[in-house]
Amino acid sequence: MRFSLTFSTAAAAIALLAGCSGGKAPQNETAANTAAPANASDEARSPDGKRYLAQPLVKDLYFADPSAHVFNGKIYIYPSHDVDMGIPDDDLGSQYAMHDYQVLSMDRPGGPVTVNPVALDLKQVPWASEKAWAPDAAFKNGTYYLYFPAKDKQGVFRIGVATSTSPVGPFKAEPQPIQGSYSMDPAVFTDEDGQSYLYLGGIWGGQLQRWATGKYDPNGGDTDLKKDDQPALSGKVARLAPDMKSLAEPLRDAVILDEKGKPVLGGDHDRRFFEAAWMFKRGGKYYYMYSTGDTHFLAYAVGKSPYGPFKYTGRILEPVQGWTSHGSVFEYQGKWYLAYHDTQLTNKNHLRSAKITELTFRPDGTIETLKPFKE
Ligand code: FUB
Repeated sequence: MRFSLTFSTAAAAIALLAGCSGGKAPQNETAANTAAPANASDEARSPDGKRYLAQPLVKDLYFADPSAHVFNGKIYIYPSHDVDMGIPDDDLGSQYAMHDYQVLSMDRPGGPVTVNPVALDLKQVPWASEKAWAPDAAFKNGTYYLYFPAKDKQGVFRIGVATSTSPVGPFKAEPQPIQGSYSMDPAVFTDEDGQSYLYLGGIWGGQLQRWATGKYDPNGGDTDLKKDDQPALSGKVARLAPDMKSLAEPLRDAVILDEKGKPVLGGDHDRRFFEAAWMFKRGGKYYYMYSTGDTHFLAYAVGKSPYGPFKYTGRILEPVQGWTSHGSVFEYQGKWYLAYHDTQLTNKNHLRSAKITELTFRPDGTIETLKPFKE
C-alpha cells in the first residue's frame, strides 16, 4: 500500500510535467509490462487491496479509451491522452480536458510498447475548441484515418477526421467536422466487403440527449431523456462514403433489444447504451460493445447486420477502478483481446491507463465476462 501511494504521487508529478510541456513526449519504448511480477506480493494493489487483472501499457503518461487495430501485422492503439488540468470531477466530464492524441504501437500483446509522438493536437484543427475525447482509426487504400470528437467553437461535440500515410501520424485534419456528425466516441468498423461504418454517441457530457429531435437543443438536458419507461436513447450508426471523410447516409439508431425483442428502456441502467460504442465481427455475427456509464459495465449486444438491431447478450467487463469504462476488441494471430482502461496508477478518474487482456469466447459465441481484478 505504501508503495502504491508513493508510486502514484510520482506518476502524478510526471503527468503534470507532461501536461505543462504540451504532452509532447518523445518517441519512447517502454518495457513489456503486461507480465505480472514473479512474486504475487510485489504486485500493485488497488486501494482496497485487490490485484489487477492486467498492468498498464504505459506507466509515465496516461492513456484511456484504447481503440486497438492490427495494421500490417502490428498492433496500434488509438487512445485519448489524459492530462491533469486541475479541473474537478463533474457529471459532464469537465475533468477530461485532453487536447492531443498519441498512438501506441507494439509488435504483439505483452511486447514492448512504443509511445509515438503527438499525432494530432486540437490546435491544428480549425473548427475545434476543446475536449479531445475517445478517438478511433481506419485504413483504406494507403491512407490512415483518425476519427476524433471535439467541441466546436459553440461548445457542441462533433466528429472530425484527419489523415496520414502512417498509422502513427502525424495526421492532418479536415477543415470542417464530418457533416451530419454529432456527439462523441466515434468508432469505425470495416466489414469484410470493405464497407466502413461510423458508430458514435454518448449521453450526459456526450450531449446525445440534446439531439433527441434530430436537431441540437442546448436546453435538451445534461443526462438523458428522463423517461425511464420509454426506449433508451440509442447510439448512432451510418455508412461512411467511399472517401471515408463523409457520411453516405444520415445517422440512424443502433437499437439494443432485450430478451423479449423490445428496446432496452431508459431506466435500465445496467443494460442501456451510455457511450463508448465498438463494433467487431466474429463468426458472421456483429458484436456491438458499449459502456453502461453510471453502472460502469462494458456490455455487448449481438446482431445480424452492422446496423443492428442488437440483442443484449451480457457483460464483457465488470466495473474497473475509476468511473469510466471504455474499450475495444481485436483479434491478433487467432486470439482475441480486450483493450480497456482503469485508474490503477492514480486513482483519479481523469488519469487513466490503457491495458490489454485476453478474451475468451464460448462455443456458442458468447463471451466470458472478465473481472478487472484477480480473485
Ligand atoms: O475520455 C473521455 C470520455 O470518457 C470518453 O469519450 C468516454 O467514453 C469516457 O471514457
